[in-house]
Amino acid sequence: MAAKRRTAASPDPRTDCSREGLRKAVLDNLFYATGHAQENAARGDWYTAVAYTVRDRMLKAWVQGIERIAADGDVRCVAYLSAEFLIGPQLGANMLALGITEPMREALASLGQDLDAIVFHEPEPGLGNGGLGRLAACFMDSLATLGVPAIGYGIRYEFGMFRQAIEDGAQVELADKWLRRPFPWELPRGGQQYEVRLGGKTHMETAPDGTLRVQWTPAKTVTACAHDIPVVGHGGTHCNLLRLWRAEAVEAFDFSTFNAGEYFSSVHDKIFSETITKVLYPNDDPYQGKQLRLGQQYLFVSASLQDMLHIHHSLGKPLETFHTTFAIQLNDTHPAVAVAELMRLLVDVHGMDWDTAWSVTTQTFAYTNHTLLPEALEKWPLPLFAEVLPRHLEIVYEINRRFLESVTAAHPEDPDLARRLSLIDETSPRFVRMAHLATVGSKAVNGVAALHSELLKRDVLGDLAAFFPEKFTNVTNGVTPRRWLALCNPALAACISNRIGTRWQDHFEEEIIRLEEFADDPDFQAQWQAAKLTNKQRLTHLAKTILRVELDPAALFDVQVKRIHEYKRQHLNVLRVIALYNRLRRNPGMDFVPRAVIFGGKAAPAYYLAKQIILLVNRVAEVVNTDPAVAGRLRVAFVPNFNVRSGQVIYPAADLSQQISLAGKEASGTGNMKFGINGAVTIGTLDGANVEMRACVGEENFFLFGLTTDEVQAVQRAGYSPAAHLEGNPELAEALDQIRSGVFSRGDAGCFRPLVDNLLHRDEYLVLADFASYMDCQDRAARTYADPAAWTRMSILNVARLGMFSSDRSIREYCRNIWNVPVE
Ligand code: GP0
Repeated sequence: MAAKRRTAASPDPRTDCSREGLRKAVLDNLFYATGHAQENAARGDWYTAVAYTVRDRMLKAWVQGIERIAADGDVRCVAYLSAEFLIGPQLGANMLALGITEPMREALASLGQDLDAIVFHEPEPGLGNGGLGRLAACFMDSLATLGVPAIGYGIRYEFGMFRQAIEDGAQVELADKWLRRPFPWELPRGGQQYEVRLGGKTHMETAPDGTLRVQWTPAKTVTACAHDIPVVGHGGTHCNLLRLWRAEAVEAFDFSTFNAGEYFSSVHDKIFSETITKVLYPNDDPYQGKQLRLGQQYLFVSASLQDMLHIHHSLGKPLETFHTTFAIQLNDTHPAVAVAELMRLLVDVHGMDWDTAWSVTTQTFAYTNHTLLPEALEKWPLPLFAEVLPRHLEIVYEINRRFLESVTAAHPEDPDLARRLSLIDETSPRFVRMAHLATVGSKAVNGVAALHSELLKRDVLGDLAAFFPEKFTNVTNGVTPRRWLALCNPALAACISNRIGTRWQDHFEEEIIRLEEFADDPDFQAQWQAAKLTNKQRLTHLAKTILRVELDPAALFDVQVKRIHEYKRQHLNVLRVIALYNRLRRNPGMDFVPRAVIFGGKAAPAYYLAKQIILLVNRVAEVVNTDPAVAGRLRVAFVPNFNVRSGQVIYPAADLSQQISLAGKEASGTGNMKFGINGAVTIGTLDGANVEMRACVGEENFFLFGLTTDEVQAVQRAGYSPAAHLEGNPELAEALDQIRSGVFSRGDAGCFRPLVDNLLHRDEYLVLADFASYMDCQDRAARTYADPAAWTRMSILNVARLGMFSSDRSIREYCRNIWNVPVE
């Protein structure tokens, strides 16, 4: 009792979440962590002080979370292996999870500081390219919210995704120095360091017990050092771990060379080691077969598996039960070398027999595929693989020998099957097929949307699916409603909570449907519209300050933000803008629903056509935005450096979400879900998760256009000729002609030649074939928008009916169907 009274009288200054307690703690951290008095503190210092204050309040749950993983061998821990975790800014999300946003806002106000400005100041850890890395971050949020013990294992890139600047309309890449100031959310873990070997040779050796074992003499050894970031679940009670690896030289200096006067080469070696985790490869779907990339993949995989074996060992459990301690998910094939590495650790290092090791391995792993583009499937040239991972190549060969033996035994009638299923692509040059390795080594393989999983089984991994039908399954992607609604859209969140309470934040599917009954309620509609207007004003302000483009918040905000790819068809969108522009020019007095067309997204630095598309958007904007005939009714803006932070401003402001990839190309899409739960209506094709979204919201609440997957395949089989689509479509012909003749390149007729020629002669993604249907659909959308009550009803119903696209639902499915982990 006495102790209790004492706590009540003087709460722990590190955990006190009252307004006064937070105020004191911020001042304390400002002084002791940044070394600044209040009067001299800059915004960055305030940020650091607030971040430490929030972090202190997470540490108890954080330490408990780690203890739970390290002490409770009965609950299987999920290990999510991903080369990318696009976690985004942390401060706002962590305050939301702890429920301290409002007291912190008040505490700071009493110190003359604005919380929103401080939150906006945080540099974003851009440790991912796009959808795949962001999905991993949403999944970590859901795992923590659902109280499932999990560790996300990845790479701590010193330079994350490049910062995109637009100079004279073109993309310029700048280095992302997100670690310029110390990142307050990570704790370097001196105790968690592992040696990772690279290159060299193998030979046989007789072990002390007389058995033969393979010895690997590496050319290099580097140290992987753990940096932990807490992932706190909604409510703040459960905390998981993101463990990111940084490469370091084993010895900072090789003293023997140093003493011999070779100072330069000894430092050089250190630099080589640290290069491994220096920079994120900025390619989205199409992979790049670079040696350093394989080194990155192997470094984080090997360190993560050593770490898991260490945890498993410390639980006192026998090695044969490793799969009862961990369920390892391979996020795409980037970590697929883990299959060979676990075999190596079990067989070569721990002396387990091959069959037992293989049984443990195949009960441990599961693999998620994220693409239907054949050129995006990772395959490593054999010589490169052999040079970096000589022992792993031998292991891959042995896995393959046994696997193909079983293939031939099961299907003697199909002698070609072994060639198609082999882990080795025998064309010259020869390759290791990472998707095959991941599939053979896993218990389950899943696609990320219903259509995607079907097409995987039918086409991309068809032979493997026929051989292992029981392995293949689907888990449709989802996004976290915490970051992607509660945090990024306070206006709409308040509007929703006023009607149905706040339980939707962690029971989204169950609760959000309750909005349905208010879809036609005039009061609710008015509040809904007011929230949307607030968000459009916020984006208008952003566009004005960074782009000097004037948007009209009353216009239809029509948005396409995502990586720039031909298959995602931003150029289809631009052609449509040009056609609208021509209509307005020709007939300035026409009835026209004002539109703000907003683009954003990065192009891979070496992807020439994607960069042409960015330039084209900016050139079209230049012409359209300044033409008096348009009179502001059509505005085009390209928001530079699209990332998590700007996404949090853009998604909530959208009326219309552009999801216009060619059917059969987008695995799932996740931006489509973020737009949808923020009240945007989708215009889209039957691709990826659009199909399921449309089924949920109802076809009358979705603007559908374009060829279906089967129609696309039929067109391509019959021999597609893009130019044929110009004949019946003068608007399309005119738009292409204008691009070609220099109307949008200040008279330079050659400027967009590669892009136009590609569309006229190849058009792999059927832009011209879908144009007419897209234009019609856009007209329908504009007509509907002109009726605010009808549009608002659609918007409300979209949010209400998209409950299943919460990543909480995805994670529950992984737990039940793949990981066999209990979940509430
Ligand atoms: C897929 F193969 N995706 C890849 C890749 O290398 N990078 C990547 O971001 C994306 C898909 O394109 C997606 O359709 C999908 O939803 C996402 O992975 C997560 O599954 C884009 O949203």
